[in-house]
Parts: sequence; structure tokens; C-alpha cells
Amino acid sequence: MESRFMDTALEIAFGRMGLTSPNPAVGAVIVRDGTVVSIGGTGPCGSRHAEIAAIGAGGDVTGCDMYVSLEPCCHYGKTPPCTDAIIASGIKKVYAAILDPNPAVAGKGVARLRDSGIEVEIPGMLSQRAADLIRAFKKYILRKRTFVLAKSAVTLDGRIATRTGDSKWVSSEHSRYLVHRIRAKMDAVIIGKNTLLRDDPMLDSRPDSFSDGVKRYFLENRADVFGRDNQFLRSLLSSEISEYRQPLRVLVGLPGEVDFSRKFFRDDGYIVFERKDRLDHFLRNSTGLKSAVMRLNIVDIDARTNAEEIGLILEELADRGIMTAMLEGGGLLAGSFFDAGEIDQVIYFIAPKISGNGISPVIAAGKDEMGLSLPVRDVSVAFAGGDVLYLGYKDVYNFEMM
Ligand code: AOF
Ligand code: ZN
Repeated sequence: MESRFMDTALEIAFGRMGLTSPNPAVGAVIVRDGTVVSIGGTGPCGSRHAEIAAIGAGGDVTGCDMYVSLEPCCHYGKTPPCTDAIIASGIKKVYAAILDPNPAVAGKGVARLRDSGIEVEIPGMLSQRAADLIRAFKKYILRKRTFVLAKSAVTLDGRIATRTGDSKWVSSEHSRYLVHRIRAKMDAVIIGKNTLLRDDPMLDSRPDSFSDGVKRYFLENRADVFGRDNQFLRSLLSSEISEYRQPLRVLVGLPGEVDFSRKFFRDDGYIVFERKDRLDHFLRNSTGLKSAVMRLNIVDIDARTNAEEIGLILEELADRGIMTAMLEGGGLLAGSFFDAGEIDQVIYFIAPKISGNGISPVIAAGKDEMGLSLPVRDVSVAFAGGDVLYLGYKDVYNFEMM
């Protein structure tokens, strides 16, 4: 096993992230005698899988090895099983980084290959890196809910804005550039109505608008990752991202007045969620809002509690093929996801400044004892300009469950 080939497969997988949902992004590399013969990545959902792309690009691959970032599938989904194509191609050995958490596959792909005489190895040391690329898929496939990344830029005293609400800017240009790169990998970004009104954000991915100095900073050997060697973070810092996908804009909570001149409403790439009881109340009390609501992409949520509301929003998004979403403000929005137990990942940019007072990134009901705080696990840290980028997850990636 040569880990450099799996490095390539993982890089390809990262390159496809955000372009395949709700299918996981996978990379495959075919090797003969220590030389790469062909590579492939997962196509848009419903089209070909990474292994099929690599086999298709490889000519005669009899006797070759395949390195793939996820166990090859063995079921008929929207496409036929990759295992059958691998068997037919004459590939003699498969290195798979991790098992597929999809119960339809989950080890059966490996078994199918072995039954046909193909040697399969799962090199454990690479499983961790592959796992971080499919965390969202795992939640999606096992719970049919969208994976939530809570992103914040905070001061050393943990504020996302001063006491007057000013927040331009907490973090460095380098950090903001990375946020645009993260957006390119997200299926959706979510804001609350206060952020809509106060910031009028675009919420698109515009890394090209940053200076060459910032772009070069990450390419010039500053891309060290400390703590867990997280593939998503590693690639985020230094890979070329050639395709910038624009995420769906999601607004949770309708403001009392809908101002269509907000950038959020500039085209159809948005959706608004509001609780059914509140929407009915609004509509009874405002004729203006009634005509505005007719023009909105709005989904009403029939929920009685906050946790129920957030759960239904994440199920509705998952139904629409949204596998990943990033919370982009403000504190109340993150607070309601926190209270609902639906923050799966955090990325905090910690800026070297102290504001003395101001707004918290998570305004929730809170916990009475420090021991009840949400633990953040599998932590990685990197530098972004003068800021520290801190990344972690709610859950430890559990390989045994699969
Ligand atoms: C692979 N290679 O590149 C990906 C896989 O509906 P389908 O046919 O597209 O199958 C989707 C399932 O296949 C998905 O839920 C996951 O288990 C697996 N994804 N498998 O062999 C790939 N993206
Ligand atoms: Zn497949």
C-alpha cells in the first residue's frame, strides 16, 4: 500500500465535495506498477460514481490496484453497483479508506469483492481522514437530517460583535477568504432574521474577490494542521478549488416586513422557514405581508417546540438533497440549533482582540453546570492570518457503528 495514492483519492474526494449531494463525494485512483493509470471522482448525484469514472478513464486495467476513499457500493441505487464494474474490469486489489455507513452497503461491498477473489485492504491509519469527509453523509443516510456546521468569528473574549452590534470585522481577511472556500463546499447557508436585517449578506462564495497575498499565504507552506489530521481542513487550506458552487440561502424566521431589496432575495436560490402558528398570526395582522408571502419561497413548519422546529427544518432540507448547511449568524440562530442538539460541527475563527463586551456566538437557554456543556471532540487547529482556526465535532467518528 502506498499512502500517496490514497492521498490523491482523498484530495479528489474533497474536490468533489459540495457537487454530489446527497451522495457522498468519493475519489478513486487506479495504479499499475507504482504509476497512476487513471483517476475519477463522484459525479453529480444520480450520475456515475468515482470508481466507474476511474475505470472508464483507464483503458485496460486488468491486474491493477484501485485506491478509493470509500467502500465501493454493491447495491442498485440510482446507478448499478460499483463492485460489479470493478470485478468485470479485472482489477486485482482494492484499498478502501473506510466502510460505507449506508446500511445498503456497510461491509457488503467489501464482502462482494472478496467473494469474487479480489483482495481488499482497509488501511486503518487512513480511515480517520476519510471519515471527516463523509460525516455529513453519515448523518444524512442514518438520520435523514442535514448536517449542521456552526461557523463563528469571535474575539478572545468570545464575542461576535461589540455591544453596539458592530462586527466588521472580527476576523482577518485570511479567515474571511476561508469562509468563502467553505461556502463552496456547503449545500446551504442558514441565517436568522436579525442577520438578514442588520448585515444584508450575499451568502455566496467569492474567493476570487480576495487579494493575491491572501491566496498565496495558504499555498506557501503555512497550511499546518495541529491536533487531529483532518482532511477537510487540510484540503480547505491548500487545495485548488476549481468549481465554486453557490449554496442555497436559508432564512429561519420571517421578519415582520419582507423587504425584497435585500440581497438574500436576489434570485430563486433561497428558502424561508417559519413556524405555522407564527405565520398564521402574521398573516392575520398584516395585509402587506400576505401579498409578500405569496411571492416568497416559504415553507411553514408545524411544530410546537424549538427542538421540533429545528428537527423538521433539517428533515425538510435533507428531503431536498441538502446534506450540509453552515450557520452564518447570528447568536440566536446558533442558540436555537444548540438547544435542539443539532450542531454537529464547529469552526471558530478566534481573532487576537478583546472587545470587552458584546454579543455571544451562541445565545441559548444554556446549562447550569460546566459539566453539562456540549463537549467538542476530534479537534483540529490551524492558523489563518493572525487568527486561530478551531475545528471540532459534536461526535467522535464511530467506526464500530458501521
Ligand atoms: C461508491 N462510489 O463515488 C459514491 C458512492 O443512488 P446511487 O447509485 O448513486 O448510490 C448512492 C449510494 O452509493 C450512496 O448512498 C452511498 O452509499 C454510495 N456512494 N459509492 O461506490 C461513489 N458516491
Ligand atoms: Zn458505487
